[in-house]
Amino acid sequence: MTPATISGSTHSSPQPHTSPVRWTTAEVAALYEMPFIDLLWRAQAIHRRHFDANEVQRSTLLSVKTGGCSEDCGYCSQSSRHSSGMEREKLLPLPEVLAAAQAARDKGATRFCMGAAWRGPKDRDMGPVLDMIKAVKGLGLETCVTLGMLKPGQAEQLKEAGLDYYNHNLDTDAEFYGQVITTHTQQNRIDTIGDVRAAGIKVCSGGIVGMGESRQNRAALIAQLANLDPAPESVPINNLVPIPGTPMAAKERLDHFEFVRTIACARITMPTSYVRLSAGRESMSEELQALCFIAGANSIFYGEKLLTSDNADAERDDALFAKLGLRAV
Ligand code: SAM
Ligand code: DTB
Ligand code: SF4
Repeated sequence: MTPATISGSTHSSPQPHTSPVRWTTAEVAALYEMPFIDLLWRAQAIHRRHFDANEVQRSTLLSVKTGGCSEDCGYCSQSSRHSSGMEREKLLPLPEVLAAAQAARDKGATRFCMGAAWRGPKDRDMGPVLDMIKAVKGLGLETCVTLGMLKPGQAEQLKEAGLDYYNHNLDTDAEFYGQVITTHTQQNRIDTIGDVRAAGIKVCSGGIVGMGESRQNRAALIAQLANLDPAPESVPINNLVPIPGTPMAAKERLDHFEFVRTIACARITMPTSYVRLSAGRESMSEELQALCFIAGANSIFYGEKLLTSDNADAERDDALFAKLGLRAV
């Protein structure tokens, strides 16, 4: 197993198996401290060097195995340890998955992301998941799965089936992690990201903000992501969707400008990655979303649902893209 490179602390700390730290937490914290307009200007200038600033990639999500998860992630509706009322369901049959992927493609999504509420896939789960990947790939869509932590050999099986991206978020920085999740460690997730990389699959990894973490924690998360070697190709930034019955349900909502700053910091530190304006968009105004695009977000989840919660309406997204002159790619 090749451990992924990770760091978020200082230039001088020893980094076994790593290349030099590209971003320290202090440097990212200094970005957060910039005047808002200067920060957005810098992020937008960097964005334009690497991307067409009017293009946004669209992925559609489907929960292929919902609820009953053994893990205790404090934000998640699907943990069996919280009382969100979510029922444990079986793995969806292939025809149902294929129909959803076809509908997503017809609506204009270019990537189809299948999520499972597992700590990680069991050996017996792999066959049906591999069939899903092959079938979705056969429709001409890019494929992404998010299945939890992988055991040795599983990433290679996914690669062989034609998987393009594996989503596995760091979620929050190393320091705050234990206040959100106790059933696994952030290092476990870093190890899976390393396995995914070693198998030649592209990495989708980001985090959640709005869980009561400090700005320092947010800066450390961004530094950790940016210091992965290489940085993830896709970086979802989720704003907490408060789910009744979870420990995070009553957290104070994150200030909107702080959310935009987080997008800008991701863009500046990971200039060639797609930064996805992910969960939480349903409750965002058009103006706030536009600020996120100016800050360098260039990917969204498209379609009425995320995994278990509502997403922004596709029709509303189409109207917003038309108003802003954004092109879906
Ligand atoms: N079980 C797998 C895992 O943990 O990687 C895959 C599914 S999990 C639901 C995927 C990601 O969704 C989490 O890592 C988290 O970042 C995000 N997520 C889950 N619940 C959320 C919520 N209520 N608000 C915002 N993001 C959420
Ligand atoms: C990611 O970073 N966000 C998506 C996707 N990757 C799998 C999931 C968001 C889930 C939001 C809460 C829900 O729908 O349950
Ligand atoms: Fe399970 Fe993933 Fe939810 Fe954590 S985030 S409880 S691992 S489904």
